[in-house]
Amino acid sequence: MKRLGLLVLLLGAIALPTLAQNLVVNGDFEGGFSSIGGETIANGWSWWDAGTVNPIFPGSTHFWQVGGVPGSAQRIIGGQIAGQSFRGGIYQVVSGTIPGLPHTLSFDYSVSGTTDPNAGQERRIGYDLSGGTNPNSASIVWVVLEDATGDKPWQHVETTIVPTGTSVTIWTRVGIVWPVATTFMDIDNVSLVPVPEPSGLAVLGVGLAWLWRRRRT
Ligand SMILES: [Ca+2]
Repeated sequence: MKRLGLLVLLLGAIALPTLAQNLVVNGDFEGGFSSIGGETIANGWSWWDAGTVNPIFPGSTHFWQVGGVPGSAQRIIGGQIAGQSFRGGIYQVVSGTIPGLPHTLSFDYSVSGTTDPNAGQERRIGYDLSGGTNPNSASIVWVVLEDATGDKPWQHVETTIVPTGTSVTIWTRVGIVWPVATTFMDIDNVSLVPVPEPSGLAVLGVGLAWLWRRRRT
């Protein structure tokens, strides 16, 4: 019984991360969109809009539902629509992260916009380990920085992050100060999944070897 108990304990230690699912709600944007103040925002996601960032070109951020890879995706427009300047994006406070355990953050995105570095264009995707809701927080780490790289078709990004708490905020930021060109970013397939802990698997291996040896003696 003691050995069975140990085995159950060892299996339990790796079962949680092994069976873990995507923690992001509606990360593939197939869970529907809602119309909020004339803008179309994916369900499960919040939005922020800093409004006009250049008084010469008053404007606000726009949000659309567009084609994704596959299905639907969220488009964030922070560029020239009748010569507007603005800054905004969508974000989600993702709960259920396991502190200290590596998590795989992955997503797809595409961008369109100017290559002029003087346009004040911002096209970014990142995360905040503090789980905060401030789009200007210094604790946001930008994984994608496409501020002056022009047009790009769909790109896949995968990186490993280690949460320090039980929530992580996924951020997008799209904007422009001088509306010299259309600026937008599409995002799809956002995923945050705990990685099975290698040390946990090693412990299981050692435990099974110990059990095997015990059975044979
Ligand atoms: Ca999709």
